[in-house]
Amino acid sequence: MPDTISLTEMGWQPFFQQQISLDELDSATPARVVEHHKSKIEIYSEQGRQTLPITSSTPALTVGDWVLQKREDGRISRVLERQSCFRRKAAGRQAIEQLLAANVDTAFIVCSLNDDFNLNRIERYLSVVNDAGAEPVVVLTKMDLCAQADELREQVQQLDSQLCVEMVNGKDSDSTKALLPWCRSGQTVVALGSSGAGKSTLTNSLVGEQIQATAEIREDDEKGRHTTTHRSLLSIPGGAMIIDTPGMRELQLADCEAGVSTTFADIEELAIQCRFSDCQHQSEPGCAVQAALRAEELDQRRFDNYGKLLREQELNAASIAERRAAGKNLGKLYKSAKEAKYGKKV
Ligand SMILES: Nc1nc2c(ncn2[C@@H]2O[C@H](COP(=O)(O)OP(=O)(O)OP(=O)(O)O)[C@@H](O)[C@H]2O)c(=O)[nH]1
Ligand SMILES: [Mg+2]
Ligand SMILES: [Zn+2]
Repeated sequence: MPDTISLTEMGWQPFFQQQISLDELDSATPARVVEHHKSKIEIYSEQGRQTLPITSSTPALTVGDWVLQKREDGRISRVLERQSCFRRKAAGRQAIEQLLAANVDTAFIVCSLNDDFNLNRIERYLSVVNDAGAEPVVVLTKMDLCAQADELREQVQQLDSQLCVEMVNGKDSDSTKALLPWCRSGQTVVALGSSGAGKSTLTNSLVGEQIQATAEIREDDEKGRHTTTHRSLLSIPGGAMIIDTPGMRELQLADCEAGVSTTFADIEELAIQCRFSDCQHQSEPGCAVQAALRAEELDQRRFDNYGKLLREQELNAASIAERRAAGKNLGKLYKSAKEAKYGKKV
């Protein structure tokens, strides 16, 4: 990150400005979260880069967040409302929601044209990006290694004729110029995708520097599988801010029904024509979705994935809500136990 960079270049927009009063600006300065670790965060403001420890009073933050930092003691006074926010169910069995990135204009859904190519996975990422309120761009990498690149690109385009799909050789900065329209100054971009898809390689080509480590895809080993281990917000000289993320082994959806609907708008439009308004599109008479499947106007794969993602986000959302409610009840229980013990309100 360069030493001097203006708020606007960092991605500051009127949406954030409107949230602050002039009084507040007297005592606090805006800063952006550029890295988020277990016990510390790094923020960037017009004063430069700073590391702050995460304490019990630090609000829940993610990379890309805009915060207000008190001039007096350097503490974060509040997080500004997010313009967009990426979330998933955290990996593993616990029902916890994890914030992935905030205040992003465009998401590059990075997918390589070799082993990693998978339409179901692209639809999964599209659901999250559409739900977050960012513009998705599917970036197909390793075109230099793939003989049927055009054919695969066409398969992605067929998911949605309006979708932006670009093919690149991520190692070649001439090739990644195709992405510059989304990388204008003041914009924020996030690179999402599986491990080894080429997110860091692409980031380096856009930033024009080997700033992020990259590596051949490893089998699971004791060092883990990801080359990039934490999310970082980097600056493209004269252009956008870009967030490089660690590859995700599983992007479990949580509470993103609207995102799934947008991603599968074609199926939802067909569903409107079904005879019954509560049609499950299985064996009901007059089902327009089944008719489209029979006529091969709709892919069985796509229809199955739609159902799977809808169910998954609903199930995960329910278990996250349940866990939250249980946490609250437990809190109440502790409080009333303390009150009983000390005989007063605590
Ligand atoms: N030939 C070729 N190799 C590429 C391309 N993009 C990435 N690679 C290679 O693929 C490997 C993985 O790339 P990375 O950029 O480290 O992948 P990543 O998505 O950042 O992976 P994680 O950080 O683990 O999530 C590296 O060896 C890169 O050199 C490309 O377009 N063409
Ligand atoms: Mg990486
Ligand atoms: Zn139907």
